[in-house]
Amino acid sequence: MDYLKQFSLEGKVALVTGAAYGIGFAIAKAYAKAGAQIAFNCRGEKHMAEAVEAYKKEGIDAKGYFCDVTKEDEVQKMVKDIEKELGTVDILVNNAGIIKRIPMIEMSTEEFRQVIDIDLNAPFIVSKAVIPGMIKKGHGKIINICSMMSELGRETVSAYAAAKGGLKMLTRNICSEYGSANIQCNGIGPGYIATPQTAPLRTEGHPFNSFILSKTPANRWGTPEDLEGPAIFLASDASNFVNGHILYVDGGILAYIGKQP
Ligand code: NAP
Ligand code: GCO
Repeated sequence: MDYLKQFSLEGKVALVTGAAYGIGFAIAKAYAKAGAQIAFNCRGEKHMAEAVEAYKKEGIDAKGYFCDVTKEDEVQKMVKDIEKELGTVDILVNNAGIIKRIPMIEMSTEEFRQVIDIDLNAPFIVSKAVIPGMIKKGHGKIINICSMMSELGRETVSAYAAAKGGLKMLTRNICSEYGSANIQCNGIGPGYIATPQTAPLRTEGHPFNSFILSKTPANRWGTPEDLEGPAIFLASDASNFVNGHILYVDGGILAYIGKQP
């Protein structure tokens, strides 16, 4: 048996939300290299143009769709367009997400709701849009991008932790409800990854920088490329009996009490 074949995504259509840059872009790039046809979305013209250029530079013919994942009508239209232009979505990565770092009692309800809307409600909306096609096709892979905050809290990220904790349980519930339709729904829990989202924490001399290094056995920030292999595994036939699992790709943070000062 050609063992590597089980990791191939040849002939598959993958939708990666929020994949104009950051973690989503890295995962979409890896999927393309593994053989998948890529569909991605973002909200702004500028990011879209830059993303299409960036994919082209990698030799990837990715199809970009303007879509705010919190808007159900836009999501439904995007999925229908993908199904028309590329085919049924075989692999969905719910990657689009934001964070607001505000002490809870200073955070407005509107700000809290906005984070929940993008980080938790949107994965529900997009999954609901693609699952019928997966059921019809007889298989599907859904990968939700969770977080250390699916397991841990910290100051100023109440909305984000609530959303990512909820996303962990949404992952397990999709597994429970649609596993019999041969849909595997798993999560990836990245540790601290160097992307625009964490750029404010990585500025020169920022105390958080040394803090994270002291909490990470690998003693480094992760890179989006660290997520490529785990993401391919969860999107491929190699994980057909893995379901409802959150795969933490964190350099060991969750296993480690932290370096003695
Ligand atoms: P990022 O660099 O800020 O990228 C976020 C992406 O989400 C952007 O492409 C953004 O596109 C898109 N997005 C945000 N809101 C959207 C909406 N309403 N509709 C459509 N697209 C939307 O973040 P990242 O670090 O790559 O993180 C990606 C995912 O990984 C997030 O879910 C994040 O919570 C999670 N994560 C990140 C880390 C980390 O350390 N970086 C660790 C664990 C988990 P626009 O240009 O339209 O804003
Ligand atoms: C923060 C960071 C984290 C990372 C990630 C960790 O402010 O604590 O942004 O939340 O984004 O989610 O897994």
